Amino acid sequence: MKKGIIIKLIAGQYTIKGEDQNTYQLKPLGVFRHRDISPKVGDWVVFDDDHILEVKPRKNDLSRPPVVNVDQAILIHSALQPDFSFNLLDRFLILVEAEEVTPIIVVSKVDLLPQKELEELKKKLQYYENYYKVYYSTVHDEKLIEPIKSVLKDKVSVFAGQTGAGKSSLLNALDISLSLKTGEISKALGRGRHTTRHSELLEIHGGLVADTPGFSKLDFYKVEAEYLQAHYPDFVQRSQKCRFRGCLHIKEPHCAVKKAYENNEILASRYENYLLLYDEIQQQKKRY
Ligand SMILES: Nc1nc2c(ncn2[C@@H]2O[C@H](COP(=O)(O)OP(=O)(O)OP(=O)(O)O)[C@@H](O)[C@H]2O)c(=O)[nH]1
Ligand SMILES: [Mg+2]
Ligand SMILES: [Zn+2]
Repeated sequence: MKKGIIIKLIAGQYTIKGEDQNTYQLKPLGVFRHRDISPKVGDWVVFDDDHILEVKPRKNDLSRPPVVNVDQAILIHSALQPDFSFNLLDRFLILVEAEEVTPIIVVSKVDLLPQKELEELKKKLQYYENYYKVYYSTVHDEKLIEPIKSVLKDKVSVFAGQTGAGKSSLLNALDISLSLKTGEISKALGRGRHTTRHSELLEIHGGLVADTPGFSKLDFYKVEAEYLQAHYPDFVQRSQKCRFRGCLHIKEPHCAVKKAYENNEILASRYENYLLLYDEIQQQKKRY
C-alpha cells in the first residue's frame, strides 16, 4: 500500500503522485461510490496497484475549481486589460477566506499601466499589505516573476481571477515547460453548471498548482450575510472594540469598524463594498 495525492481526474481515471515521487494511474474502488465519497483532485489517498483504498479527511473542498485540500489561492488581478477592480478584489478575498484558504494577491500585467497610475495603485494596495501578501508581476520582467516561485513551494495553490487577467500566462512565465494555452477564453474548462469540469494539479517549483478558467460572476450563496464581516481581517481586528458582540458594523451604535471607516483608517472602498455585498447576499437569500 502506498500514499499519495490525486493530481488529475479525467473520465474516472485518476493520476496520483505518490510519496515516493512516482506517478500512478488508477481506477477508483467501487465502494467509494456507494458511500457517496468520490475522490477528488487534491485528495490524499491510500492506494495499491489497482485501486484507491482510502481517502484521508479533507481540510477544504472548493467547487470552482473542483480541488480539495487547497492551501492558498493566488488571486490574479490585472493592472489593466481588464481594469483593476477593488470591488472584485474584495469579493475574491471574501470567497477565499470563507473557504479557509489563504489568499495571496498578484497584480499582473503591470507593464500595461503608465508609471504614475501604477504608483497610485500600489499606494492604495499598501492597505492590503497589512493583511495579505501582495506581488506585482508582468511576464516581461523576470525579476518580478522570481519572488512568486518560492510562494508555491510545498503548497497546493489555485490560480484564480477574471478571464484575461493573465493566470495562464503567469504560470507559463513561472515555468516555461507548462505551455498552457493563453490569450483566449478557456472554453474547454467550461463555466456553466452542466459543463464538464476537468481539473489538474501541475507540479511547479516544488508545489502543486491548479490553473482555473476565468469567470465574470462570483457566487456568494455559501456565505451567510451575518458571517460576511468575519472574512474581513481589517474589521475583525477592530471588532473587539464594538459595543455589541456580533456587531455587523452597519447600523449598530458605538461600532469601532464604522468609526475606523469614518476616520479613514479602514479603506473606504472596503467598507462601502461590504455594505453592498451584505445587501446583495440578503437579496439573494430572499430569492430562494
Ligand atoms: N502586456 C502583457 N500582457 C499579458 C501579460 N500576461 C498576460 N498577458 C496577455 O493577456 C491575455 C490573457 O492572458 P491569459 O494568460 O490567457 O489570461 P487568463 O487569466 O489565463 O485567462 P482565462 O484562461 O480566460 O481565464 C493574453 O493575450 C496575454 O498575452 C503581461 O504580463 N503583460
Ligand atoms: Mg487561462
Ligand atoms: Zn461594529
